[in-house]
Amino acid sequence: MTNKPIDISIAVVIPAFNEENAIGMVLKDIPKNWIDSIVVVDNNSSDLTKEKALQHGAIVLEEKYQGYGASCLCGINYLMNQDIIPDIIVFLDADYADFPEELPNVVEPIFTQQMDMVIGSRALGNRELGSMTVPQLFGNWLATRLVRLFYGVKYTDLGPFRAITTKALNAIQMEDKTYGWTVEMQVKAARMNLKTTEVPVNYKNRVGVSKISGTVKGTVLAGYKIIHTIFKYA
Ligand SMILES: Nc1nc2c(ncn2[C@@H]2O[C@H](COP(=O)(O)OP(=O)(O)O)[C@@H](O)[C@H]2O)c(=O)[nH]1
Ligand SMILES: [Mg+2]
Repeated sequence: MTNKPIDISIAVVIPAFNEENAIGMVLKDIPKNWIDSIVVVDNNSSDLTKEKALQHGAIVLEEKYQGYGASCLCGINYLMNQDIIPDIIVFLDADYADFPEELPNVVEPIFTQQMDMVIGSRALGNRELGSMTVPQLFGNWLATRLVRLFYGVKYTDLGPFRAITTKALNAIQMEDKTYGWTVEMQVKAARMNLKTTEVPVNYKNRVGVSKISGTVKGTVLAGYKIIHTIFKYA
């Protein structure tokens, strides 16, 4: 598939916190023939993230509540209140660790296999050395094992690069405002028996400094929140 079906509308939501050196490259590499709008949600950045995103033609929203999930929710709310509501929402990080040009691979199973949600799995793709920390790799392994045990669905990653239909997203009713965001979506999709699949995505060292997995505080808080979320909905 070289182009998306013309009657389908796709939006991209990018939560961003101090990513002035990365956001422009992320936006540049998104295949424009596949998407209808790009929403960057700036979360109190103290650098030029907002300006860079605007320069590259993105819609920029500002979320004051500090948190990855809060920013994603802000982007969703915006899109759901437009005249033309997208059929599919793609989530992508602002740090240029993902390969935005792989977006077609991530959305395609929604058309070709009628999937409700597609996770870009870094475990199935190629990871550049150092792009994921050891605690992050272990945490993802443990979290996906627990999800398998409690919910019976085999995920291999909690990767940020993912696509979901707006219909499924409405059914899921996302709540988490911080690090539990990715796993909440997967756990709820499993609970609701949504049609989900994974595609391999490649992953490289991010541009700039990590705020989550690259810090002890971020790793501990994210790990706790992820495990807590898995138990919460079980
Ligand atoms: N909105 C928002 N985004 C954040 C926050 N912390 C990190 N991010 C974004 O979430 C993505 C992943 O964060 P990152 O620091 O790369 O964490 P890592 O991938 O676990 O190392 C990047 O696009 C960040 O800009 C935050 O507090 N709020
Ligand atoms: Mg990252």
